[in-house]
Amino acid sequence: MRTGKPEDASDNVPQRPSAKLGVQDYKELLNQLYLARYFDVRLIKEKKRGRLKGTLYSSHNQEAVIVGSLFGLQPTDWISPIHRDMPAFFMKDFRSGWRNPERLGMSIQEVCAQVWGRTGSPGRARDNWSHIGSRRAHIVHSTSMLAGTIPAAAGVVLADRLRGENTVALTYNGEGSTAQGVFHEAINFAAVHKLPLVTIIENNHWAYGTPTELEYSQRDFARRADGYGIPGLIADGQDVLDVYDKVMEAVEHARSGQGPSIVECKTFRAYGHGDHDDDRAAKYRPKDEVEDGRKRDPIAVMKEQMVKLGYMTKAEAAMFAAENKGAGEVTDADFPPEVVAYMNEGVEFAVAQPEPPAEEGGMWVFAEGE
Ligand SMILES: Cc1ncc(C[n+]2csc(CCOP(=O)(O)OP(=O)(O)O)c2C)c(N)n1
Ligand SMILES: [Mg+2]
Repeated sequence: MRTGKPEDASDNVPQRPSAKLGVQDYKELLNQLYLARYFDVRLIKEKKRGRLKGTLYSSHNQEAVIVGSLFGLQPTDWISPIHRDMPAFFMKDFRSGWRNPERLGMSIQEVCAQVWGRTGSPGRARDNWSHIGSRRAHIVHSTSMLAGTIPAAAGVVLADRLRGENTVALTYNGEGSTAQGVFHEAINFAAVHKLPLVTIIENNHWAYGTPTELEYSQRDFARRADGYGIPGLIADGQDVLDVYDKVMEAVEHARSGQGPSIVECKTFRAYGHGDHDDDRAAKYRPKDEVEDGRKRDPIAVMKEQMVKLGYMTKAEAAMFAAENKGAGEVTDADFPPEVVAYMNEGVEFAVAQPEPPAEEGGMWVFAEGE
């Protein structure tokens, strides 16, 4: 297996999995990038308007990691997203159709109801964010304990293997969470048992207020793989096709019985850790570092490649200009209408749902009945 180096991002070897993608796939990937971005900015706007409460953890500028990693999965593969990957809950198995009720992902309605803390949501107002999962959709329940879903996902694919099923689990983790003991324990276990587990490290260069140089003594978090004797690949996290290629390589390695891999996706956190941290983050992060980290917007990177290949004209690329804009600058006209319409369906469902009754508070906490 080829071990990714940062310079791999720009090469164009014919055997790249993305070489098999056609113009429709590129258009779909671009639309998914728009949707992930729109989900983010729309929630910020809804909160500013006073229609929404609770902390938001933005994935702005990190959308290519979510979209590119999900695109090559089989419907029955498992994922375990964390706080930074909220769109992954409803984008899983998008290739089966965004509105397909049989799709093995959550619906936009369920995810919006979760964010609004209403009935019709998986968490029923226990919190407003990512602490949800779905056995039906093959989404491992997210926990607040960083890296805590890796052993759970390893157990799930071990069980699937024992049943003769050929699923792969994709776990998402920030680079900061790779310092957790459980990260080491889980990946060591997966390596020893050659489990089909792919661990994505979303290296957005900050773990809350801690910069990477205070998290790890090496530059590339993919090198954590060396300790387990497994492949450690590096993807350009701003390039959805490079993420797709590296994750597909790791997924095929896993599915063929060769064991786990780590894929580090290099990206940059656009805002604060959560929106409660935006003002502080503007002080603890140097301005030029933030400008530098945000200068390659994943939507713009994808458009450039599509124009180069003749998959869209420059005029078409300019039509929906969501890239390089913050939530305050962007409007609905900067997004394709189908993207806005899809999110509208989720928001309208959520705001029309009642809050769950207070008596539900003890539900799922204590065993009930016999
Ligand atoms: C075991 C544990 N320690 C601390 C926290 C509090 N916490 C939540 S997110 C976070 C930062 C995570 O950084 P990183 O893993 O790089 O992910 P990012 O937020 O940058 O996507 C911290 C410290 C936690 N949830 N779990
Ligand atoms: Mg981080």
